[in-house]
Amino acid sequence: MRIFSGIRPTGNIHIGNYLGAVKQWIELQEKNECVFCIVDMHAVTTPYDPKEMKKNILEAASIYLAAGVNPDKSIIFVQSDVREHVELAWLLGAITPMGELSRMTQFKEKSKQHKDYINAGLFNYPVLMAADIMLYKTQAVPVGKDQEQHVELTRTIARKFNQKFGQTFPEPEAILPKAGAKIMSLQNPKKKMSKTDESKSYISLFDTEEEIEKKIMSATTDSGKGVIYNVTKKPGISNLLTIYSLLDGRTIQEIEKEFKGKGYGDFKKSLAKVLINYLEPFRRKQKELLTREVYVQEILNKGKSRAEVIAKTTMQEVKEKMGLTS
Ligand code: ATP
Ligand code: LTN
Repeated sequence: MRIFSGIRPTGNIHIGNYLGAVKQWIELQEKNECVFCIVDMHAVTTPYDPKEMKKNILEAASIYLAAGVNPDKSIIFVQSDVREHVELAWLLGAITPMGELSRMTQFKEKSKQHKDYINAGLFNYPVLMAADIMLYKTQAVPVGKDQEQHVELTRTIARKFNQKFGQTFPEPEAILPKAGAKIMSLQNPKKKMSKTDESKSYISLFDTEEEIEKKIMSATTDSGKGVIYNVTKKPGISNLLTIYSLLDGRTIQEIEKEFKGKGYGDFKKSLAKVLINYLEPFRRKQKELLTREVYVQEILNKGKSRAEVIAKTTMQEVKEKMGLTS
């Protein structure tokens, strides 16, 4: 199967990104042909500092590597290095209904979050995402829950293209993890954990031990007592239990049992320890990779060449089918 996924280089990658997306990538790359992209063209649709972009891209690449993406197996590259993404996005824009785009939840949320930055790029974002996916004739897209709607729209666009211009693209499916597809913010467990939110609302893969401890101890919990999973009545504790179980490998019921009769404080202390241990290898590898910028850049250059071969072939076919070749 051909797999494609990407993350915006908009800041610190957190355990939500890892549990929702990257962890699946590592498993999928064993048996599939995987393409993992740093989607910088998507990052310009929300406020950002141009001076920080290069650093964020290299950081994202080293995060992919530190988390276990194997550059000999999978293609790792930067979106803006392969021009065909934008070219295909324009063409797909011509068959994407405005009505569908205006229904997209992420557009609505990001426009609320950045009221003075509502641009056409943000509105068209899902078309570029569809182009990313379709350019590689992708069959499956491992993402978190928030991106499911965009993959669904990609299916619609692929279907429309095939109907209009002849069978060209598979209709890609989103692959969501069974648990962890939507990790919630530590400060507001009704909102998803997001890297553009305040830093105490997420655990970055590279937080120090002290930061992890501080953030977990100050995470919002619920009224009442008892370490019990109940998303409606105890959204804070339920979110922490989900994280605990995914990192520790035990079921939520087993963890509830261990903390029966104990308070939130004991539970949080133990969770902080689990997180510190789990994330230690990431911190170590990331530290090492940050001193090897040339090596990371070489991987991105190689990824660009490998991605371009596929992208150019698809683009040629698309142009022929759409009557755009001379
Ligand atoms: P931003 O704050 O820039 O919007 P983000 O934290 O939402 O960023 P993205 O770059 O949009 O992260 O997402 C990268 C991948 O991580 C996507 O597959 C997305 O579905 C997944 N993801 C993001 N947040 C979560 C979360 N809280 N829980 C599970 N998966 C998530
Ligand atoms: N929109 C995604 C990032 C993204 C993506 C993609 C994910 C852009 N292009 C293609 C999977 C496949 C997000 O996480 N905000």
